[in-house]
Amino acid sequence: KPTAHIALKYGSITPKNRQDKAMKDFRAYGLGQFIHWGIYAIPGNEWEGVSARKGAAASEWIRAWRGPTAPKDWTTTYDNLYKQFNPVAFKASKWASQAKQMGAKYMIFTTKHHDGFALWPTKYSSYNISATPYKKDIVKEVVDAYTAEGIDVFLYFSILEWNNPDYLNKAPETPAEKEKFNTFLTYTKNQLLELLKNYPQIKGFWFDGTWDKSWISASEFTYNLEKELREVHPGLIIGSRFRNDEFGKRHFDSNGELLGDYEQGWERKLPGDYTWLNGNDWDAVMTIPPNGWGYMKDWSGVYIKTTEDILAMLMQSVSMNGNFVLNFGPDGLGNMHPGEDLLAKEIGDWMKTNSEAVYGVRHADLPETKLGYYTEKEEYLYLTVFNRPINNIARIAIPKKATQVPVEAQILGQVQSLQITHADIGLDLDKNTYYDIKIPASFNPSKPFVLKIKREQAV
Ligand code: JFZ
Repeated sequence: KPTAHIALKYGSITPKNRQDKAMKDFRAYGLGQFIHWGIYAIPGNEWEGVSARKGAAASEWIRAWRGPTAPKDWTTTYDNLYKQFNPVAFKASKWASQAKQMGAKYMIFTTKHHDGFALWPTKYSSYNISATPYKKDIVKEVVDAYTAEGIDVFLYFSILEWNNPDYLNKAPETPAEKEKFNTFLTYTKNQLLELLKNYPQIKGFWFDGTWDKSWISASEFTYNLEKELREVHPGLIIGSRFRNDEFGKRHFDSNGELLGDYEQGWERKLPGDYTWLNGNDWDAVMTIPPNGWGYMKDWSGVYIKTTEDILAMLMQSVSMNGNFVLNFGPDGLGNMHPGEDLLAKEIGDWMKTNSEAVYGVRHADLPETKLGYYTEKEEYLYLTVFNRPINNIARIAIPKKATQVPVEAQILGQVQSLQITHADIGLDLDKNTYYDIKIPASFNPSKPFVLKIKREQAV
């Protein structure tokens, strides 16, 4: 942590915890959906039926990772996959209604990944959807369909492009390099302004591919670009992965202030402790396989997260004031993977009963419990129970100095009210006192359940 405040030219622009409607909505989302879709969906992590990488495979990286059975000229083969891109089964409304039933309140869609292929008919590159047999504007279809379902849309955008001759992965030095990279910067700016113009309903950008020295060296340009995007689109939400300050500091500037509106570093990982977050807004994005964002044909031989795994990550995230975003990678025809369909269905079934503990909730300032995760909303405390006690008594620790105490409890989806006993076990030096909630022995759900606990002023 820096001690003295540095005068930064290209530091953080927006205040911590923006209080406008867009950011208030963001804070209340709870659950989101990510979709990685592009021409990498065609190979689906395989050349000739053999995985390019097992285990930590990320199929959208197949062009870079090559693999044992890749064709000799694999980059050319890959770059030409667009000529086969014809997702006849794609129906944006079908994806959107699935996301809706799953309980997603926002979604993030890949407009352009590291391969540089644009899923919208951009004027600034011919390497885009209009050159495929499919032809139609996929970004528009997705934005319209999700917006119609009441799901807010964010656009994923990779700055880095593997096959763009103007792109550079090191800081430009020679005049020729500088000129080329400036062309690239202008192109990037044009595409972003184009996306805002074409899809004015979007709520924000989810940036990626911003780690190369070239982009890092362009702090003046990226600072001005962030300003311009915000001017053109008031309320726009940008994460901390967009740009860095003039000292190359990413995510947080040299004064420790978040760059952008929410912390975007939680990718396939979750904060272990609430204090790490320092009160910043954040979201976590998560794959279902270990590390596959794009379509992966073969899910065998790797651990596939279960519905319970996902629900635990969701509740861990929202209990720490973050959103949890689950990634889907549709195949080259536009179908979700069957494993994704199953998870979406099971999460949605769970959310139908329990979403009250997910949407619009905040971190509850209570001692952590091994039973599960707390969230809170108004006078209610929610405890999502993942570990049911053997004696069916959920014991809740409440600080002795707390002004609010539990008075009523019920299980979400159940009508009966549960008995609460004050168990003042009377240990000296213990800062807490305890409340015991009796879980009916006859209640045996197959999934985690939520205790909804009403609190009142302590007397
Ligand atoms: C990036 C991409 O490379 C990947 O294909 C996928 O789109 C994912 C959502 O984002 O991967 C990253 C980016 C940043 C980190 C890790 C993986 N990071 O900051 O730890």
